[in-house]
Amino acid sequence: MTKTALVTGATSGIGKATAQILAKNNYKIILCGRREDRLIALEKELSALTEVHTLSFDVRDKKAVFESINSLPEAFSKIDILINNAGNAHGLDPIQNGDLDDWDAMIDINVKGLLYVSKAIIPQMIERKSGHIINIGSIAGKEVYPNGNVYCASKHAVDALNQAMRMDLNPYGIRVGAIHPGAVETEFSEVRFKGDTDRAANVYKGFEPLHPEDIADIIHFVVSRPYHVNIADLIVLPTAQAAATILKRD
Ligand code: NDP
Ligand code: 8X3
Repeated sequence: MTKTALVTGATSGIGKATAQILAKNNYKIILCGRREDRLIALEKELSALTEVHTLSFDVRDKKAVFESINSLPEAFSKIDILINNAGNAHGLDPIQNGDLDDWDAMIDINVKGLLYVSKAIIPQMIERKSGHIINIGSIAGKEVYPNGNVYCASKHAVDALNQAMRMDLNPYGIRVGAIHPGAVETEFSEVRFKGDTDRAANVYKGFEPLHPEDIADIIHFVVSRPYHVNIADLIVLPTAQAAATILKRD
């Protein structure tokens, strides 16, 4: 039977590539993000392949999260797969220079936003005793690096929540797993450096980073395993990257 996947952060990068690969493989898709123009363009592209619905909301706004998910039409209301991908880094400063708004953004989006979306969807999975949740963590959730402070903390929280969800949802047959990428070339660094495209491009200079499609491909692999297989925790790095800050550049 056709499965329905809800992808947060589907307007760009890993989320967009994931929606594309799942659509090609006949999953019904719910695209989420704030930028409506991008949601509409992607809906148009993917509608040639599968059934698509869009939800525009900010994951920080808990009322909007619940209203949006509760507003899903019947054909999309049963969510089999939740991909908690929306997130970003804001700034890269030593803790003593950290910007409070950046800290709020990272904790509110990467941690609280992930929790709100999960809370809105988990009850129906519990009721059906089935479902699959994939949390996008980061190498920053497995290691800490200089100036990464609050972003690393937010992704360590995702790692903890991934483990906790797997335990709490185990009685209900719900699969929970995380994928922790290293450097993936997306809009991530442009957001982190607040639109400084030169600084963002430098992050990926001198080595081949992961492409969003690499992670999307793995997400497709994870969700297409037989029911008795749960890929619980996966670190994926570019070959040139040995650890968060160890990169072999040309
Ligand atoms: P992008 O910046 O390309 O994409 C981020 C996505 O998150 C966008 O679709 C954006 O949509 C969405 N998003 C951001 N803030 C909000 C919000 N407040 N409400 C709703 N949606 C939001 O980055 P990536 O694709 O790289 O990032 C995806 C995930 O992967 C993140 O969780 C990131 O931390 C993680 N990651 C990225 C790595 C990398 O090197 N790129 C490595 C490891 C992990 P919109 O702006 O339209 O709302
Ligand atoms: C994104 C990768 O190394 O910039 O999560 O934290 S890193």
